[in-house]
Amino acid sequence: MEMKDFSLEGKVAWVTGASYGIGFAIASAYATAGAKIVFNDIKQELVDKGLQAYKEAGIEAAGYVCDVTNEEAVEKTTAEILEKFGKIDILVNNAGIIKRIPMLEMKASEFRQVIDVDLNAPFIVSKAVIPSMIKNGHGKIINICSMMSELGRETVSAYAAAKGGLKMLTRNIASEYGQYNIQCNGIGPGYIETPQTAPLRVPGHPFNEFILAKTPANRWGKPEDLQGPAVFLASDASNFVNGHVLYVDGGILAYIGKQPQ
Ligand code: NAP
Ligand code: GCO
Repeated sequence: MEMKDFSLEGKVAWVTGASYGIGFAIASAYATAGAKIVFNDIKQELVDKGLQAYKEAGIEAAGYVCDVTNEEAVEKTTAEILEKFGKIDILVNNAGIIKRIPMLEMKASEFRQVIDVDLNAPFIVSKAVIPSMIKNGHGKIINICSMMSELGRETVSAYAAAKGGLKMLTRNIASEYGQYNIQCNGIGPGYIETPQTAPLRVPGHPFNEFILAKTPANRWGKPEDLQGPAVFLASDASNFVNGHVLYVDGGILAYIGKQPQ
């Protein structure tokens, strides 16, 4: 093994929903490792916000307005990216939403919306990108899973169903396309400080205290904690890792939780 195996020099990486949050952190790490960065978001104003953030970080990124649940839009964006860059070496299915509603109060339409973004969209985007990866003889797909790929909790039935399904979609893409030198793996972040979890991190909020007690590291994760694992799974150093979900959770899944003092 050589350290260049961890390099992304000359690679083209598409990170969905990466104007900010975990996607932005992963894309930034990929740029540091040498990749060209492509990202998308639903609205032009968010793409513009993302482009400004990348520019301030010294990263030249290409941004596209694309709703990942819209198959036609995804096919069009994929064609534009391939036209501009000639290839997509790395795809990170990061875009995601959550609705925290007790199941009995959740409308079916709300359940479907979460499934659409968090599970159907990774299928749609992967389906659009895989043919070019087959043609190129290699590819890396990384699906952003969750603690909820393994665990349930009150109010997140749709999200857990989606992220559990995303774990199995990851394994199935690995199974179906590993023969073409495509590796499909997941990253399962623990509880990370992003806008998505901001409502849970209010100091003194019972959930905030709960997560600190459930995390051996006794802290919330930061998007930066995901950067090294994401680079590893996007690099040649992981070419024989396939269908795996790498949990980056500070030990939550291994820990029964701190006993009340
Ligand atoms: P976030 O701050 O809410 O960012 C999500 C991103 O996805 C936003 O840029 C959002 O754009 C975009 N997005 C949502 N729906 C989209 C669509 N239909 N098309 C295109 N882009 C869309 O979330 P995050 O915390 O960074 O999470 C990123 C991923 O990590 C998600 O899949 C999430 O489930 C997962 N995750 C998060 C945590 C955590 O603790 N934060 C832990 C485990 C897993 P808009 O602003 O336009 O909505
Ligand atoms: C929640 C949180 C979690 C995190 C993440 C944990 O409400 O429980 O939002 O779901 O977002 O998915 O891995």
